[in-house]
Amino acid sequence: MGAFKTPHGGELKNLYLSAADAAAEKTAARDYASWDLTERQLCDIELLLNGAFSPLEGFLTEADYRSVVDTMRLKNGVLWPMPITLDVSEAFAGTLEPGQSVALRDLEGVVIATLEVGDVFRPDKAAEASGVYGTTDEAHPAVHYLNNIAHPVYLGGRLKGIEPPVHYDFKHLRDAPEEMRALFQKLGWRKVVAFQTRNPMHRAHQELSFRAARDVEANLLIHPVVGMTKPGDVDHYTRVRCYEHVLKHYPEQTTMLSLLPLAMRMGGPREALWHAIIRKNYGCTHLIVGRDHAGPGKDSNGQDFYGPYDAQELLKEHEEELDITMVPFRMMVYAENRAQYIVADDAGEDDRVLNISGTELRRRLAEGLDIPEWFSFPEVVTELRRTHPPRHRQGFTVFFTGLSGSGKSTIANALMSKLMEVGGRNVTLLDGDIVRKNLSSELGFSKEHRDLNITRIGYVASEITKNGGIAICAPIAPYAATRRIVRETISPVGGFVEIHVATPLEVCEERDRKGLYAKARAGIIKEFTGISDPYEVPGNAEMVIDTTDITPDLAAHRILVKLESLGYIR
Ligand code: PPS
Repeated sequence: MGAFKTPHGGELKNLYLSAADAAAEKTAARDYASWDLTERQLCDIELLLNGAFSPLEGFLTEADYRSVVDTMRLKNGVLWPMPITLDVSEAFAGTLEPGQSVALRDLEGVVIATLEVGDVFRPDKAAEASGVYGTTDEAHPAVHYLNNIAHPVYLGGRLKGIEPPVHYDFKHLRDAPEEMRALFQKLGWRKVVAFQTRNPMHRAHQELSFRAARDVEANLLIHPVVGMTKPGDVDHYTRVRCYEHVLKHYPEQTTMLSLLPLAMRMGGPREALWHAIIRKNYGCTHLIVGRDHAGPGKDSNGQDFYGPYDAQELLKEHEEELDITMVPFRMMVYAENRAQYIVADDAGEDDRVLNISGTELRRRLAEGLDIPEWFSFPEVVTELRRTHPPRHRQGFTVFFTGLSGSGKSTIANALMSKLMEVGGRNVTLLDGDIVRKNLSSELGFSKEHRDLNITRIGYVASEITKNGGIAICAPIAPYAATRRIVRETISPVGGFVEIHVATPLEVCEERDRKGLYAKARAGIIKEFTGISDPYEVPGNAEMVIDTTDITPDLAAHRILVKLESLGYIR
């Protein structure tokens, strides 16, 4: 195998045009139909263009796509397990003819490549899901993506690369396959084991990756995915800072770190094969594959999608054909009595074995509890604590919802004063009336306008929360689906506490502080919540308060106690 041969025996495909041709194509592309690449497509196109997906020369045509879904092979028989497709909208596809060229642009409108349209086809998504992922269950992130996010029509065809997608972060750690191979050659690294990861690395990972490399007498490439991983994963900025710390713990000159802008599908066994092909293209000779490699989590019935060793077995079957060796990842545990890591299978009856699960680690971070040195390097823990502070140092949103006159604004004001008395964070009140005077002054009370109003409130609250402040929102927010979107926007960046102010309609109407209920009954005000417009009662609020018989002061006090019990204040 020559230095630049791919596992398929061909040359590494670099799809970029020469500088002169790229300039000419860029000018020509002004007249082409134009498609704005999605985040996933941007990841795919980067690896298509730089040869990481060799031998592909573009997005799969229908014949190759069907063949990959059904047989894991391209039409010409080459092993390729993952459909790399360009999904576009019906409307856009309707304007295209085979043979035409399309300009593919990044989020800022820069032309990354042009596509010579080979064919325009409508995939059978259920067949794709079952064929590739072995399931149609939307609990699988890739099936959810396929059914709910991917567009309905695919374009196949060859790519002409104009310029690589730009990255402003960690430039010193980004290498194309050709660069990586040249570096290995320069350093005399003849055998290289790749370690794939989408999680922060702790001592056990350092131990197992180092041992794997030592066992096969190879150098080690830590090759983490920084494109798209599983929703809920630690962001790549934090992870890369952690990897940089871990790197210092390997013997000098043995190990290298480089980032892979891959969009993972969490496709288990097929994904393991795909990872191996990619690593081979980067010049690696071995790939470490663990238990449940690229696992998607549990299905809707709480069962694993794949067997724990399916990925290892499938790769083992094909490693010769791919000319890359699978190194099974051995589970490491800390033996307290020996003060060292050992392979879990080697633990004897007398060994006091310690382990901290991912869930336990997240709990300890959220509560600011001790994370022992035997588990992780102190510099890594410090990095994780910087981006995952304990709850009492995170921002949070208190989101009131309830009928007009239920007492939302009054309690919100009382709560704001109490939180300011506690101090430590800035507090912003996004009261229904205030928002409608400022942010949403042009909106009325149709469903569409109410949803827009709540989405805006959610966006502002998420920014406040992300930056460590407290947002108190007090709109009616009558629709459950919109409240869910707000919760999902805010939860990844801090706390979200929903409070249903459940004062009954009769009480609100009797109070009628603004005289609006009387007008609504008289038909002077249309679409009035509770009278002539719906209010969907929350099913999963963190707290329910009825203000019929309690003062705003007491209600606010109860909320404060709740926030304390959740760990947001102390
Ligand atoms: S929503 O549905 O969440 O967008 O409503 P919100 O922004 O909270 O605005 C509610 C306040 O607007 C006044 N108002 C109405 N409410 C409900 N329905 C209709 N048709 C309506 N027209 C005006 C009312 O004073 C609400 O204030 P609160 O503080 O809730 O009483």
